[in-house]
Amino acid sequence: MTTTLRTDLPTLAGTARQLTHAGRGILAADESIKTMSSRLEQQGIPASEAARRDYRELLITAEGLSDWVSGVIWSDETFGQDLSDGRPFPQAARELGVLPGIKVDTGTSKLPNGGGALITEGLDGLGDRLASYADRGAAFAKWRAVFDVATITPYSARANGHALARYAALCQRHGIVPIVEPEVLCTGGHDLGASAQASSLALRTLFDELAQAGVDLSGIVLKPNFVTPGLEGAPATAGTVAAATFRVLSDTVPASLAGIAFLSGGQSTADVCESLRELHRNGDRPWPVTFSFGRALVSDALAAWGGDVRNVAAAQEILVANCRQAGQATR
Ligand code: 5MM
Repeated sequence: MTTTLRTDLPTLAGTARQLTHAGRGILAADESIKTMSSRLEQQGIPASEAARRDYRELLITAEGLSDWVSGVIWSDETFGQDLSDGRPFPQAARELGVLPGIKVDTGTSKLPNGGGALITEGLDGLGDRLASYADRGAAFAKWRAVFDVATITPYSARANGHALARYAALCQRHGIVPIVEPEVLCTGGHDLGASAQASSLALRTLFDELAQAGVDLSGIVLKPNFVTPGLEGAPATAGTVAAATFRVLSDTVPASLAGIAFLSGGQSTADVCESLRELHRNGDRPWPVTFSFGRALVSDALAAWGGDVRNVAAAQEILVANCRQAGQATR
């Protein structure tokens, strides 16, 4: 494939601002085929390409979605599918007022000599894939590095930060805004301090790598975790989570970053929206802050749908209500 480099770099900052502008956020509907299939099966819905497509169509066509959602992330399968009216998903998203995004990492493997830590794969051939996604309307992309509090080391933070930086630099060369996601998982029984330490290491190393790769921070979106105790540990209040998160971000994230869009990490919709609201109350932040939630927005809607066409409207209402809750937390 011939790689055509796009030169419309000035639009990167505008797109990143649009994605993180207060009041709206990003819907992460980019589950891999394996994850999406297992989520469907958990609801008793037979997993198939058609079922995955119908579910993503339900999400993007929900009335009022664009009041609260600025962008949607899909995996490669959805990005290449058509709605039942024949429109390709990326075209339909733009016509519905939502920017289309594409997950371009290809998953994780064990980092060699990494003591159990993971490395995210997908750099091979990435330039050609980005050129194709850009031609098909992608406004932004996503790459997720995954860290566990128990196994993160300076080496695993460096290896994943380096991959994220190479991905981000390539995206910008193709006129696509990169979402960089260094997720410290909240599974486990660790305390808030352990999450803060792991998140600081991941973020400090990431921004060092982004600087070395010459990535323009005004044209990227950071997708971090909230700094929380592990889901199996003693819970902290939203105020405590917001204060700890703000401290870590203030210490590690340059003020020139375009914006931040948090992941939900398996927390409930109410809890994660409350943390977002508290963070907004914190006042002086140099960057816009919004959401890029997956499960916290869609889990209720998927359960309400259950694969039955008669439940589509009710499921869409539930989805938009969750998006409204998240959007209002940023206003
Ligand atoms: C929607 O899930 C995304 C892809 O997961 P897999 O590749 O493992 O199937 C995931 O990257 C997601 O975008 C982020 O983790 C944020 O989602 P949550 O549910 O944590 O808000």
